Amino acid sequence: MKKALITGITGQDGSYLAELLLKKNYKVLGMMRRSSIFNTIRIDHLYKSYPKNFDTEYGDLMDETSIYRIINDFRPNEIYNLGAMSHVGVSFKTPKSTLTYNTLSTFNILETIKMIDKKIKFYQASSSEMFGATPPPQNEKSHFLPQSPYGISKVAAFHTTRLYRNSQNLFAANGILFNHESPRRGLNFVTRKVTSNIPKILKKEINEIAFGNIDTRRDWGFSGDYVEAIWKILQQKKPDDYVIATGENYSVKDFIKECFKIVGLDWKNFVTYNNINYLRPSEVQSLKGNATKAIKKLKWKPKVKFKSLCRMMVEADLKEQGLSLNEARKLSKNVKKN
Ligand code: NAP
Ligand code: G4F
Repeated sequence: MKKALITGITGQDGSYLAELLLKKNYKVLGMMRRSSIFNTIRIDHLYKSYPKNFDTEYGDLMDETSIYRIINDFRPNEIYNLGAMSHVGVSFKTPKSTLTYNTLSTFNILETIKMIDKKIKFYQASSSEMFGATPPPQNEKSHFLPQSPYGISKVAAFHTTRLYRNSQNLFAANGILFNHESPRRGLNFVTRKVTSNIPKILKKEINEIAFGNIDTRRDWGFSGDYVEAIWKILQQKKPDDYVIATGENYSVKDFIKECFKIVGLDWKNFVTYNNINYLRPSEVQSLKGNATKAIKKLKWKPKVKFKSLCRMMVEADLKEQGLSLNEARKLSKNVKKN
């Protein structure tokens, strides 16, 4: 039985990846940090469904003794490093801690692997945000021109992973993942901000949503599809770096428009702008990935595209707030414009 350690287990991707590995009969240990309230909502079902094969352990990516203890005790075959301060906008407000967490964490784990067992395979959650100002389409050969402290931190962690692969002969690989979303996406990322607030508009709890720049374009896929690629990256004969993307991009405005259309509302009546809170000091204008290498070598391809993703997320948030799509469409007839 293979054993996998996942950092960032309480996050969106951690939960989908754990589900995938458990279905493949892995034993999975998730590392999580202590928080003042329980934040295991995305993984609670896994403790119940896989009592023998799934567990979590307290640790912190900044505390290398905790990393050493967990890896030494658990002896995983594979480590998936998904833990990070992952919000680009917030990284402008907390640049030092973002850089510290997102780069030192990778060093801490790779150094530990080097000391304990060089056969442990390592996956680093790299990001399309690293391409920054480089125009699309972006692939593995595109320049990194990061536009945020988050982007800079991920470039450093990317190169750290390559360095340990080349200099220490470790199986250390990067997945350069473009934006991926799901009903489990954090509420302060733009897609989930849209889909979680639409039911509130329908129930007249709020009458508008404020955004920053809605002309930026992103290549949005589904997290459930992307964790398949993550797993495949560690199953290759040789460690390498792969772009994971759908190859299509849409503006934030397109996303808003499509989601409001699903419930029968005109987006223009409910959108306002708050440049102080949501406009970023510098922006990544357009991301569109070329995943030809992954499609060919990993034999991976995304199943969920833009419109299905919008529908999946809207329906999930309606359900979470007690509404069916039919009920939502009826309510939309009585919601007045702003
Ligand atoms: P997420 O939902 O924000 O989850 C991040 C996880 O990291 C959470 O479990 C968080 O724990 C944990 N974490 C943060 N700092 C930590 C620390 N010091 N010690 C231990 N754990 C810590 O992010 P995601 O969307 O699942 O993304 C997973 C990874 O992929 C991240 O590294 C992200 O940067 C990267 N990535 C994401 C995307 C995307 O579009 N989703 C694209 C490219 C790359 P708490 O619950 O305690 O906060
Ligand atoms: O949803 P976002 O916050 O995602 P962003 O910045 O693209 O970052 C995500 O994808 C990266 C991969 O490229 C990951 F590495 C990273 O961890 C994260 O998962 O913002 C998307 C776009 C941006 O251009 C942002 O400026 O939406 C724009 N936006 C406009 N109004 C907003 C808002 N973003 C947020 N979060 N909130 C707004 O009100």
